[in-house]
Amino acid sequence: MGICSTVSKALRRGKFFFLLILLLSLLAWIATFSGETVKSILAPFGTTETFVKGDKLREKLNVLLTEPDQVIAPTQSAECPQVSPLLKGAVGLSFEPSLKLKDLEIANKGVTEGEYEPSDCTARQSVAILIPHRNRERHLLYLLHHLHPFLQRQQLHYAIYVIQQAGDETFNRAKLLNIGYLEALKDYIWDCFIFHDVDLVPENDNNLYICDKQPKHLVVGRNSTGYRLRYKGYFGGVTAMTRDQFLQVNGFSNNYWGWGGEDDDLRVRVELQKMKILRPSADVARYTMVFHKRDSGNEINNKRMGLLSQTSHVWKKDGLNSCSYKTLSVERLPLYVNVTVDIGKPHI
Ligand code: UD2
Ligand code: MN
Repeated sequence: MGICSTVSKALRRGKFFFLLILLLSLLAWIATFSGETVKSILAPFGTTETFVKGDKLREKLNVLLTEPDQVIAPTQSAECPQVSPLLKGAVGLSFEPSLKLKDLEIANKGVTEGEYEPSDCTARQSVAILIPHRNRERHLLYLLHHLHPFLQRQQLHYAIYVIQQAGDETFNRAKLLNIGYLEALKDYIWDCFIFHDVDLVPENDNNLYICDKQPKHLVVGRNSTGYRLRYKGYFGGVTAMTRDQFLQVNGFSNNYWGWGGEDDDLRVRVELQKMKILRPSADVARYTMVFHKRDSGNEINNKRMGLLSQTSHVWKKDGLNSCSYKTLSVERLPLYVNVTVDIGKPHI
C-alpha cells in the first residue's frame, strides 16, 4: 500500500506537470501569431485602412501643431518708415500702344494674384484698390503699368481688384464699387479702400494711397481740367475711405445707373455723418486722365438730381446693406483679381 500510494501520487503530479507544460506551450504559440490574427480579424471592418488614415491624421496634426510656432514667431520685420525712402515724387508717365499684359507680369514678379507686400518691413496699412470696369482694356493696362510700381514705392501691402460689369445693361460705377468692397473683404480684412477710375493715372507718388481719420479725395486736379478742382465738394475719380468709414455711410447708393451723380451722393453721405473730406496738396494730387469719349451704355443719368435730393432719406436702406448681385467668376490673375458680376438693370 505504501509503495502503491507513493506511485499513484507521483503519477498525479506528473499529469499536473504535463498539463502545465501543455498550457504554457499553447500560450506561447498564440503569442507568436497574435499580430496576424488581430489584423486578419479586424481587416474586414476596414480597420487596417483606419490605421493608415490615423497615421496620416497624426502627420497632419503634427504639421498643424508645429506650424503655429512658425506663425507665432515669424521673422517679424519692423514697421515700414513713415516716409518711404523709395518715393520719387513726380514721375514721367508713358502710354505705349505696344504695351502687353505679359510685359507687366514680367516686370512685377513680386506681385501674386494682384497682391503685394514689402519684403523688408511691415506695411503700415493694407489697402484694396477697387476699379470699376467694362470695355476699357487698354486703360486698365496703362493703369496697372503705373500703379503697381507706384504702390510698391509707397511700401504698402495692397491688392488690386477689377470689378467687371457683365452684359450690356446701363453701367453702374457705384454698385460695382460696393461689390468690390464686399468681395475684397472675403479675402482679407483690408484697412483701407481706394475707389479708382480706370482711366486716371497718378503723376506723383507723394500722393499716398492710404486712409486717414477722415475720407480722402485724391484727385485735386487732372490734365484735362488744368489741374484745378472741378467744383467745391467734388468727390469723383479716386477716393480713399477706411473700412469703417465706408461702412458708416452704408457705401455708395446702388441706384445711379449711367453717368454722373454717384460721387456727389457719396459726398452727401459723408457729410451726413459729419465727416470732413481731406485732400492732399494740389501739387501732389495730380492725375493724367487717358483721353476717352463717353462710353455707350453709360449715357448721362437724367435722374441724378432727383436721386441726390433723396439721399438723406434713403441712405440707410440703399447701399452696402441692399447691394444684390450675382458673382459670375472670380479669376485670380497674376496682376489683379478679376471679379465679373451680374448687377441686374435699372427699375423702370
Ligand atoms: C467722372 C468721374 C468719375 C465718375 C463719373 C460719373 C472724374 C475724374 N471722374 O468720370 O469718378 O464720378 O464722372 O459717373 O471726375 N467705366 C468703364 N466702362 C464704361 C463706363 C465707365 O469701365 O463703359 C468706368 C471706368 O473706371 C471709368 C469710370 O467708370 O473711369 C467713370 O466713367 P467715365 O470715365 O466715362 O466718366 P468721367 O471721366 O466723366
Ligand atoms: Mn474718365
